Amino acid sequence: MSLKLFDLTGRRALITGSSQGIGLALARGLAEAGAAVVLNGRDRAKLEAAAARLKADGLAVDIAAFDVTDSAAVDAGVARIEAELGPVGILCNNAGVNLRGALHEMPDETWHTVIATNLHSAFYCARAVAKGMVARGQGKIINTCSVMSMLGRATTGPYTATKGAIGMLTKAMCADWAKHGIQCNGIAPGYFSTELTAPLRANPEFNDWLCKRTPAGRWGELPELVGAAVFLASDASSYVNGHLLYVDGGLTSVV
Ligand code: GCO
Ligand code: CA
Repeated sequence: MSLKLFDLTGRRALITGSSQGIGLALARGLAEAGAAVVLNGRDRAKLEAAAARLKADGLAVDIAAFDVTDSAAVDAGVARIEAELGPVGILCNNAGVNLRGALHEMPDETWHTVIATNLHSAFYCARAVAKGMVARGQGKIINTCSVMSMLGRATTGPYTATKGAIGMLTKAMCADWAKHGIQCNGIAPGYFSTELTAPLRANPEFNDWLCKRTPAGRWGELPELVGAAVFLASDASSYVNGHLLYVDGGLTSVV
């Protein structure tokens, strides 16, 4: 077995929601494994700043600013990438937001924003890249799931619903596309130190609970997600399909 199995040289990865947090960590990891990465988000300035950091480390990176909740913008954005840069062989559906609150007090707007950002986006982006992947008979789709794909936590209703849904959408993608040489899998992070979880880490009570609840006894650090992403983006996982790979310090394995 050679490490060549994990080599992404010559492949292009589009990572949605990658101007910060998990998305930027995934982009960096795939780029360090040889991929040419395309960062995506709505805020061009944030994307350019993130891209500059990767470029400073000699990594191959481009940006594509479009709103993943807008179906037409996604089709146009992916078409532009494939016309100007080349085929997207790896898609990371990572765009996500967590707007917390008690369900009985939650406005429609909050619910719809989370569902659109976390779930509609994954369908729109996968549909846009799958056309080329089916034609080429190969492709990799990696959906950012979560321990909330399996567990609920108070005040995270819409986020949890979308993470459960994207876990099953991963299996539905496998059902439609495995025969076309496309592997669709999920990475399900536990609690990682990111901008999205900063409010939780700042809460001593939550922090203590999380460290006790997680067998590893600590928050995950973003570089610890990269190995799973490189594995699922590479030939090393050519017979892995519809699988959710939990990277959670053991959280979903014990009570
Ligand atoms: C929360 C957290 C979680 C994490 C992550 C865990 O409020 O419980 O935000 O949802 O973001 O999804 O994997
Ligand atoms: Ca964004």
